[in-house]
Amino acid sequence: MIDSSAFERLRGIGLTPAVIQELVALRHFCTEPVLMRVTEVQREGIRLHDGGSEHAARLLPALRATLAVDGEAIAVGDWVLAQQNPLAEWWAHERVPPVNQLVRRLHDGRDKVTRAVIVSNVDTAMLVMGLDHDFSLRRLERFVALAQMARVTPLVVLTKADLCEPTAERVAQVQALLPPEASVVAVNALAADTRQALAPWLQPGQTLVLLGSSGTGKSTLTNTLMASEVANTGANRSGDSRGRHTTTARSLHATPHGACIIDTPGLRTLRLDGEAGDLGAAFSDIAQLAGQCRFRDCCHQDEPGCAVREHVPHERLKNYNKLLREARRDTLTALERKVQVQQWKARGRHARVRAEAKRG
Ligand SMILES: Nc1nc2c(ncn2[C@@H]2O[C@H](COP(=O)(O)OP(=O)(O)OP(=O)(O)O)[C@@H](O)[C@H]2O)c(=O)[nH]1
Ligand SMILES: [Mg+2]
Ligand SMILES: [Zn+2]
Repeated sequence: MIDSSAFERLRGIGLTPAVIQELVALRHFCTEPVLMRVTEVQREGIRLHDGGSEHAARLLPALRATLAVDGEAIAVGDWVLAQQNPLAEWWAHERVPPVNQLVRRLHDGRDKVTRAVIVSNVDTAMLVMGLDHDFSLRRLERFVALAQMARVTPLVVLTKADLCEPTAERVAQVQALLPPEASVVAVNALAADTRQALAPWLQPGQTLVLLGSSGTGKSTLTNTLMASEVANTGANRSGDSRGRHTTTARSLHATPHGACIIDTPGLRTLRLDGEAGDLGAAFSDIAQLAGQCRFRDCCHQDEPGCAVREHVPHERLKNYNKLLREARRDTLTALERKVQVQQWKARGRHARVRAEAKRG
């Protein structure tokens, strides 16, 4: 289904050998499947890129239903097998299982927790943070954990370097939160030379997602890396320089250099999706040191001989504990929900049995 010319074409929109492996393992249900990438997800339809051009398309209801059963939904960055019907309309028939997904939890404030995929199949999570009022190590820590829980390498891009000095101290503070292989770069998102500064991450076939709070310059960076105005940007509020949530939907763009970038709306809140154990992967320094605590079940609170408290900065440990509490609370409510659903089902069964007994 994919010859070398097709591969070259699709590489421009981020096709990787890992995706092809997933594709090969897939059983094909449609007769003339075309491999395309999801560049936008709208209320009714989706937009697909075939490496040459974009098409409006829709999801086959059967595909939507199968995904929903697994608590899944189609996301920007997904690869799908699509086919045109006799009316020349494109329909996505199947989704190639994603190589990775950045996922968060949405919470209705009471007890309902849902899993929401932000994007699929990315190589780098570009964590965009302003050097202005936006600068927050604790928020960044959350975004780093989001990337690491998906086994995606983070890259921190500090914007507004033309307005606020990217001091060596701040850069070192950021670097200290990152795994050794991850980098931090300070840029002026509006300047053309930012393309060179980020070139190492923009190799052909790479997919990057831009994440961060509103007003940090994700869309500005998108335009600079695309060398054209593809995304709307908006001036921040004058009082506190916070963003105005200008971008409202995720969108994937193929850059002239061959990498793909996904612009996203600023996240108001970010709740991580995962069990306590997944967090350990993101805070590997804590996990490693825990082995050296005097007590095996040390909670790193006030136990004597705690290696974690001794070596990990207090604020980082506090943040880790907070994320851990959040993860546990959400997991608990999810379990409770399951029990609740089982009770409802049992009640429904009893009601049916009673009704049948009456009739019979
Ligand atoms: N001087 C300067 N201004 C910047 C820089 N980055 C972004 N801006 C400005 O900050 C404002 C917000 O930029 P956007 O690119 O719209 O921010 P965003 O992250 O896309 O925000 P949302 O779409 O709301 O999430 C715009 O007025 C940009 O011109 C920078 O590095 N330097
Ligand atoms: Mg934007
Ligand atoms: Zn300890």
